[in-house]
Amino acid sequence: PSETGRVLSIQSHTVQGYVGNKSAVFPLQLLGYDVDPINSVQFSNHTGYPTFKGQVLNGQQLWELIEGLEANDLLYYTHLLTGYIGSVSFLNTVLRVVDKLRSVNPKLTYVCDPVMGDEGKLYIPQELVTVYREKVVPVASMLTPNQFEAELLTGYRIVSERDGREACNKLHDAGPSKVVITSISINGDLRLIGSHQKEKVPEQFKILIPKIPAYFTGTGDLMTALLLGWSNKHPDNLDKAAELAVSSLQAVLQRTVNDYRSAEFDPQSSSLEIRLIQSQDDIRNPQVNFKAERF
Ligand code: ATP
Ligand code: PXL
Repeated sequence: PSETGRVLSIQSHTVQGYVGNKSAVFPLQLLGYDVDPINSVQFSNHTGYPTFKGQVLNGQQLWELIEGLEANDLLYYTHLLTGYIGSVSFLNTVLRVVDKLRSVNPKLTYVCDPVMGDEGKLYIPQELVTVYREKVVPVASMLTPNQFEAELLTGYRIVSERDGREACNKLHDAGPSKVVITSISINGDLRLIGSHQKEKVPEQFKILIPKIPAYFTGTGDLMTALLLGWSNKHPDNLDKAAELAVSSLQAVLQRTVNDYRSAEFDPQSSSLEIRLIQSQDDIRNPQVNFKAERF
């Protein structure tokens, strides 16, 4: 059936907590997708905790898994999803994976979250920025940068909605027909800017998101997974897909802060693990409380 698909998701795995694949696989399954996860790392917990332990997959090991799938004719995917990638060799191998999957399914949709940093801080090696800009963006179908990542990829400063829309235009020119800047912070609140280039002039919209006074981890990964899930079900309505994704995500975050509050935990003191499993109804069937406004 055309409204679902088979997703290869190359992301982090944490034993405890919800980032990377732990944050993306369950929601996509709830939305009806077959999801095949490749764990780019296996860590005890996310890196925001005081310490972490674990293993990192290298580019060659990633390629071995692809070869194993290929040898059994198991490389047909409708979607490739990637998130945080920590090294140039791994990112270059991901580029080979894109080519390989497109040789099997030329219509493969590559949804790329170009995870590089946030709030002016880079959490990957500098050389990766160039690889994302020059090689990854051109082959991505949908891109979901945050404000800082959109700035790194375009060279623009983004402080207004207008800047965000121009950054989307520049990214469209480089490759992806769908771009969602997942949040721009303006006067303390957040807005998502979405842009879908169909023919000439991109259709652009915004969604206002009141900022919840807490820090979460894994929200970007969940957001990109939800955008993949819903934009595939509404291929010509990126605004509708984004409304559904934002509404689900905000329900998850609201439940998360409420639960931590009732546990008498200060939500501003450290990053909160999202209440993903408890929010399954909000993922399967979101109530659309956040509306997109067309520009
Ligand atoms: P990336 O994975 O690309 O690095 P990110 O995690 O930095 O992205 P953000 O744009 O910061 O992504 O957040 C993703 C989504 O999470 C936003 O669209 C927003 O809806 C939601 N979000 C995150 N933190 C908050 C918050 N404190 N209050 C309200 N919404 C939030
Ligand atoms: O996108 C979040 C993320 C992904 N992978 C690992 C992380 C984090 C956030 O802390 O630690 C390993």
